Amino acid sequence: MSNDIYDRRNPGSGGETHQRAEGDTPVLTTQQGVPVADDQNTLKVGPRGPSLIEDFHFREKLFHFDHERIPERVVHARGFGVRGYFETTQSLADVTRADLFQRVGEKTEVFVRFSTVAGNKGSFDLARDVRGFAVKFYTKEGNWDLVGNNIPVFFIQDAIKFPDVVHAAKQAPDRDFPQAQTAHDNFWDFITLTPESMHMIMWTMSDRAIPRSFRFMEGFGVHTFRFIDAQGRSSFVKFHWKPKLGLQSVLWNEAVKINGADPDFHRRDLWDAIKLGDPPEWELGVQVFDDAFADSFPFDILDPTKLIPEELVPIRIVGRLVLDQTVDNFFAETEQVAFCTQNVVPGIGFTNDPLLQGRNFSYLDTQLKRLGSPNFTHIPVNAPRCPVMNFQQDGHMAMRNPVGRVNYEPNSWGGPRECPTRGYPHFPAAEAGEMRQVRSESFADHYSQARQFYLSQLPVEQKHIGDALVFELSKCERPDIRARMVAHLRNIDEGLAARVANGLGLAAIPEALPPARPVVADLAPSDPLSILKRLPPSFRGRKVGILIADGSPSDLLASLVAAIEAEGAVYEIIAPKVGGAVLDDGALQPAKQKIDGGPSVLYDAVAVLLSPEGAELLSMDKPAKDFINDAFAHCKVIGHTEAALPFFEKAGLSLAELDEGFVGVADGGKAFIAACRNGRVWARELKTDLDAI
Ligand code: HDE
Repeated sequence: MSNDIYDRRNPGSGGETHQRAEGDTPVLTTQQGVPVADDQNTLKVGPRGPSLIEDFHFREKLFHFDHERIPERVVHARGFGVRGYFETTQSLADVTRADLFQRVGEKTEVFVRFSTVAGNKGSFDLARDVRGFAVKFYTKEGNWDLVGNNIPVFFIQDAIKFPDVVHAAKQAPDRDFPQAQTAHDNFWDFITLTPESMHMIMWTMSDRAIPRSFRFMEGFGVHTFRFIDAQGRSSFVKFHWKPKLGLQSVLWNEAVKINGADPDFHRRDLWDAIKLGDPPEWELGVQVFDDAFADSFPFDILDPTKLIPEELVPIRIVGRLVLDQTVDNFFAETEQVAFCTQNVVPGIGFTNDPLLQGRNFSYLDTQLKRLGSPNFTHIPVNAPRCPVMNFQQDGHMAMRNPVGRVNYEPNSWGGPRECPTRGYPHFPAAEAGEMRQVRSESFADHYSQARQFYLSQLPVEQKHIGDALVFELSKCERPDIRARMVAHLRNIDEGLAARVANGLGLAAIPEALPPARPVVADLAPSDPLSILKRLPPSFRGRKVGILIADGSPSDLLASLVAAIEAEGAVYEIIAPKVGGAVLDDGALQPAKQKIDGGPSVLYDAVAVLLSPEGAELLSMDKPAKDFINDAFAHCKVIGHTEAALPFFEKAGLSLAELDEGFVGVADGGKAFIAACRNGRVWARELKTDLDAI
């Protein structure tokens, strides 16, 4: 073990000489620093016991182990955190005094935690779910947390319904399942009784809820926030993260299989990208608007189930986020990081969105439960990088203990004082009204934007939404819940309602549910709501699975690898044995995966580089046949040698029907990479999926 590793994990160890065994090896000690002689056997009376409680090392070791866990987050339990920086690329001084947005080129350290929402900490990455996208900016004027999701709207309008939506989505209290999925009665029961959720449901049934990885997702602050400029003037703002690699998702059938093949698919992807030196980047965009726009907008800007289409308020790109460092210790950083919507800096403020107001209460409360002390701000991942000066003191695990006599203010000894000019300015919004438990009428249109979202999708994306609804509702045992959802869908799109009713085998299409408010006339489709309409013409950041066997052509493999790398993509070699295959030049090519450990669902595209003998051998291998059949069914581009064709045929693919997604690699992979840039071969889905017929 190197000193570096030892010292980093044990900051208290000074490396004193009596704590060193021979050479470089440090001596194992107790938490009290006492050197340990035997870490293999407890202290016993005689070789067969009994064990003695006098063994303080054993007792302390077990005691500490027993207390390793802290409560997992009540939502967003499964997360993955990384570090990086935010760089301002355009000054926002015209609309906010927020220090981090003043100077072009300025870099601000960040910590980002991505997460799923419903699954427990040990669930899998590719659940159909919303993804959390929480960013902590360590600015010079304190920490700002933008605690967002990868979907720009939410299920509910008022925070009082949050425990209900979360209870309904998570496992049922009597049986503790189903986990990490919404395909069950309780969820759809709540949703169909809560029409305000319909817009969000369109998003969660779309491919947005099964992203290819964190690197290919957008992020949204969801609520309307405030910007406050140096003169105290306020405007409204919505925050957007745009991935530089573009958006990409997987297919549902693929997601199901990925969860089995690699439950850590998303976290591994981000870890690998950073370790391989290809850190993901996002642009930060803001939609800034004023009261006049808010008044003219047909929906309420305080309603978190509504978005503002980019066509109405264009997105201004003001910075970039680069995530280039993995954490040193998952627990210390990813588990202990504590986000809070109320962590804002001068220049950023709140609005009366009732969901945001509720969140502002909830996050501090939950951190106290999870981290056990108000001193969680002393934990390095939560500590501001700017000076912290106040008279708060003591409490469990206090690590930052001021010295000196004074602990109150005002005082005559000196110390920090408030500063009206530099301090956080709450926007002096004029508020008035009767105290009542009401929902504003302006929140009452629940279908128009749901319809707009659906109509903005390409046909294949609409098909996926229909398929997802059929899948989820088919898992509901109560037919009345299934039918109630179809009754809602009629208010969104009749075609969708009919498709889902048919998929569910409903005898008749139920009456549409009466909307709370007449639906606004058709809204114009908005291209940015679709994933596929904005596909970047690049294969950068993607991964190819190259299937080889003994006798595979070494020259083609070398040129294919070069073409993949030139595109900024990566690859993995898959072979019958992980030890590798002997290529036609006699060299042993090691593999990353054995075939059944590296199914094609783990790759964006595949290349089958087989010799005639290899093709014959793999024709007898079920995992190899699954590899190619899944790649075909998931509409992936398939590069291949001529010799691989008999293998395809034996796997069940008809050679007469091979489409433009099958590309020979004799040219060294150029045509293959060109095809990969177009994404999936969606036309194929219509031939391989009964639901499309
Ligand atoms: Fe959260 N949410 N939330 N949420 N949320 C939490 O805080 C809550 C909402 C979001 O990686 C909890 O530390 C309420 C919307 C993310 O650590 C908790 C309401 C959005 C994360 C909580 C919402 C989010 C959380 C659980 C409705 C998108 C993970 C553990 C009023 C804009 C942060 C924790 C991380 C986590 C409450 C709704 C995003 C309980 C009451 C809307 C990304 O405090």
